[in-house]
Amino acid sequence: MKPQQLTLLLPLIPAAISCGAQEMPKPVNIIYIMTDDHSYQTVSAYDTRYIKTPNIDRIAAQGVLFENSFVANSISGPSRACLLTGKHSHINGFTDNTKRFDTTQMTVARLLKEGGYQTAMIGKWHLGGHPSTDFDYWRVVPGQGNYYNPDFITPEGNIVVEGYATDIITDMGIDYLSSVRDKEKPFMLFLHHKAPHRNWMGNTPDLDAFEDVTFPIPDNYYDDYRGREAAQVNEMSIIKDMVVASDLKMVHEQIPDKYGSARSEIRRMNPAQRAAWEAQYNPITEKFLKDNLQGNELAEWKFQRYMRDYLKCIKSVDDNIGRLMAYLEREGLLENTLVIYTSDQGFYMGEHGWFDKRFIYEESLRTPLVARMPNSMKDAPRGVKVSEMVQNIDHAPMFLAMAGLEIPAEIQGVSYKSLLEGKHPANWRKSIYYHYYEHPGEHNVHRHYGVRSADNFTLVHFYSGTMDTWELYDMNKDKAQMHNVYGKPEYAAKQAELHAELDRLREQYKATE
Ligand code: SGN
Ligand code: CA
Repeated sequence: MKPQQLTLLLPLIPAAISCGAQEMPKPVNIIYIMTDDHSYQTVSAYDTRYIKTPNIDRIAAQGVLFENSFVANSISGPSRACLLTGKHSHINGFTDNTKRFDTTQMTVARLLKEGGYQTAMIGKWHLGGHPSTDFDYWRVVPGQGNYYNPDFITPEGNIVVEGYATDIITDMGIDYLSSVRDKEKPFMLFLHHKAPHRNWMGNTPDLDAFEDVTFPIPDNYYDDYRGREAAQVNEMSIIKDMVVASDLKMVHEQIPDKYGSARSEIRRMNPAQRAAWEAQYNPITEKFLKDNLQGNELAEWKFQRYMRDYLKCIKSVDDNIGRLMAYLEREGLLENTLVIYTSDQGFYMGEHGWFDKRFIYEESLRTPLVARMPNSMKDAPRGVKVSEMVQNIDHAPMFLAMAGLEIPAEIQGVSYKSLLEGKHPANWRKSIYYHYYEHPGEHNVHRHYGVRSADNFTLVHFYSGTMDTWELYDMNKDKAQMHNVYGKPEYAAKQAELHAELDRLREQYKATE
C-alpha cells in the first residue's frame, strides 16, 4: 500500500487507531452482486408469497435489509451508469438503453483503482462496448447476453462458454477470487448476472421447479387504468403484450412467434440441454394447443407460466449466491469483505397486469438491497432492517467510504456506510428524485420525472409525445397506486408540498429536461 493511501484510511477507520503500528487493518474488499430485473416480491426476505430464497435471505440475516431501496431510472443501462458514477442519468449522460457510456468520465471503479484496489467486472455490462481500463479484469456478455452457452467479450477476444449463464458468471467470480487477483491487495468485484431478464429461461436441473404451484394472482391484475393515461397506453401487459411463443416458450409451428427469442436460445443449446428442454416444454406446448384457452383463462394461464419460468431463474440465482457465499466462508473472505446483493431495478409480477419495469410506480422504482458487513466489523448490525431511503446513486460513494477514500463533490449520491454500521443520521434524505427517458421505445412507457417521499407519496409528470399529465399517489391509503389523486381538493396541500420538493430536487441535481 502506498503511504498516501494510509493517510486517507487512518481517519476513516477508527479500528486503525487502536491497533498497533504494525497491525493496520486491511482495506475492506467489496463484492457487489447485481441481477437483472429481480423483483423484491420474489426475495423471501421481502415477500414470502412466491419463492424461498434462503441464500439471499441469509445475507440479510447476517447483515442489513433495506426496506426502502430505490433506483433513479428503472432500466438496465441507466441503472448501471448510476452505479458507476454515483450521478443521475442526465449528468452521466446514459439516459436510456440506446446510449453508449462515456468511459472517459469519472467512475467509482477508477477511483477505487487509483486508491489501490483491484477492480473486476464480470457478467452483464450493457453500457455499449466494453469496460475501460478502470477495470483491471473483465469478462462481459454482449448486450443482454444469453442464458445458454453464452458469449463473453474479454480483453483477449470473444469466447463462448458452455453452460448456463448464472452458473458461469458465478464460476468466473470464484475463479477471479481464487486465481486471478493479487491476494495482497484489496479488491472490488462487480458480479452482474443476466438472470432473470426476459425471456426467463431456467437452467436444465430447475426446469420442473414450480410446475405444480399455482401462484396467487395480484388483486389488480385486471387493472382498468382509469385516471392514469400512461398506464393505459404502455405495452407491458401480460395479457396483450407477452408473447406465448417467445416469452412463454411455447415453440410450435402453429403458434405465431413475434420475437423468436426462445427459438434462438434453443438453437444455442447442446444436445443434452435441448433434450432436457424439450422434455419439459413440449408436453406443456401440446396441452396449450389442445386447451385453446380464451379470455381470463388464457390471461391467468399466461400469468402462471410467467411466474413459473421467472422463478426457475431466481432459484438458480439464489443457489449460486449460496455457492459463492460458501466459497467466501471457506476461504475466510467473509472476514474482510462487504457483500451486497441487489438488482438493476424492480419488476412487475403481474401487478397492474404487467411485466417489465420503467415506471416510477413502486414495483419498478424499488429494488431489493441486502448487505453483509465484513465479520471484522464486530459492531455492524446483523439481521436488521433499515428504513431510510437509499438509491442506486448511493453505492459509489458508499464503496469509496468503505475503502476509506475521498468522495468527490461531483458525486450526487450519498454514502450509506453509516446505515450499514447501524447509525441513523438525523438529516437523512426524506425523498428521492426519479427520471425515465426511453420514449419512444419498447413497451411505450412515456418519459416522466417525479418525487417519491419517505412519507409514502409519489408525484409524477409524464411529458413525452403528446402526453402532459400529472399523477399523485397516496400509498398510505392506496399501496397499489390505483387512484391518481392529483387535483383532488383534499390533497391540495400535499400536492403543493410535493411540487415544491420536486422543484427543489430538480434544482439540487441540476435536472435539465
Ligand atoms: C429487451 C426486452 C424488453 C426489456 C428491455 C430492457 N425485450 O429489449 O422487454 O424491457 O430488454 O431491459 S426482449 O424481447 O428482447 O427480451 S433491460 O433490463 O436491459 O433494461
Ligand atoms: Ca434490467
